Amino acid sequence: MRKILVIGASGQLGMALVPQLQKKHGMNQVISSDLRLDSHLNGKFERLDATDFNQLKELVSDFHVEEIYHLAAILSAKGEEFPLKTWEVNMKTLFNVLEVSRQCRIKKIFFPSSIGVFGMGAQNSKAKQLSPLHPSTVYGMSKAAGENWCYYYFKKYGLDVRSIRYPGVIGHQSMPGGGTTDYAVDIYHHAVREEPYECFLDADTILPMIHMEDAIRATLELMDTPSENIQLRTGYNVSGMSFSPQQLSQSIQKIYPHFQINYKPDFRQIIAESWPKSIDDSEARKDWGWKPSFDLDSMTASMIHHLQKQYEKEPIEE
Ligand code: NAD
Ligand code: AKB
Repeated sequence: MRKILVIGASGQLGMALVPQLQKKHGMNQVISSDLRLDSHLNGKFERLDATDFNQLKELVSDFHVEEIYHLAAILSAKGEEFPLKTWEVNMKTLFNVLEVSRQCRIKKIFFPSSIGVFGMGAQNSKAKQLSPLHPSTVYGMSKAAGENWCYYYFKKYGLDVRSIRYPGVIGHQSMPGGGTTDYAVDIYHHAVREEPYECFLDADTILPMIHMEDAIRATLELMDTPSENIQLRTGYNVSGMSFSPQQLSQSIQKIYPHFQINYKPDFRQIIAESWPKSIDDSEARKDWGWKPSFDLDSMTASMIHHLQKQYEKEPIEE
């Protein structure tokens, strides 16, 4: 029975990943940690600032941790408001995780990367696994550098680090924490509350996205893959779907015909324009059998079903 540590557990992904890990490995096997406790998080929780090496090492030793999911980071939009702090937090937490893992012989580590690693030159074609990485944000720079550090620790020390370049992740479990793709979660909350939505991206800005259920399944499938099948120790491209705010609002209007959206692009438009519109995930499909299961309309049905329950409304069929 392995002990699993989730760092950044109170965030958007953590709130969906922790229950799945608890279901899979047992409630007492999973230790959630974060700077702050989200009251909806169940099970063991330890307050942790992952920039503090000693605190992290003590936690890993005390709980005999064997596997780490390192989710803590500052995301793309918030990162542009605090560039130096973002570099410091994103890199220092990763260095601490890698170095503690090496010293404490952690068996497996998960590091989430992002489509934010792509930038200049990647906009007009499907971003391939080995497309050049010229990120335009500090967040993207930290993820691209982070991927290379993961590869370095694998090559030099044999550390079993695995990584996915997530597209924008869309889930009902919690609100997102400062990304450029956050509009695609917020819009569903407005639709279910029957309020109009003001979008911070232009109507036709297409971005790669993925339903939370697919993102969590991808993570667990990658972590279950035998080590010898994993040919890439940077970050695997993973694709779900691609759509623009206008296409998303049209999908919502199939359920809420009166839903209204208007567009008021802000600084996040420039970040979105630096990212690719779609992702080629053939390496993930080949190496560990990745296949998404949600398209735009099935994701809309699922999001609206769950949010209607949250807002205590009669839910539609999923
Ligand atoms: P989030 O912002 O919702 O959550 C991050 C969590 O990390 C927060 O709860 C925060 O309190 C915690 N944290 C920050 N600094 C910390 C520190 N020093 N020590 C401990 N905890 C700290 O982010 P998320 O959406 O859950 O993303 C999780 C990971 O997945 C991130 O690495 C992110 O870059 C990556 N990712 C997310 C998306 C997405 O669409 N959500 C897409 C691509 C990649
Ligand atoms: C963000 O918008 O910053 C994240 C991401 C795609 O990495 N959702």
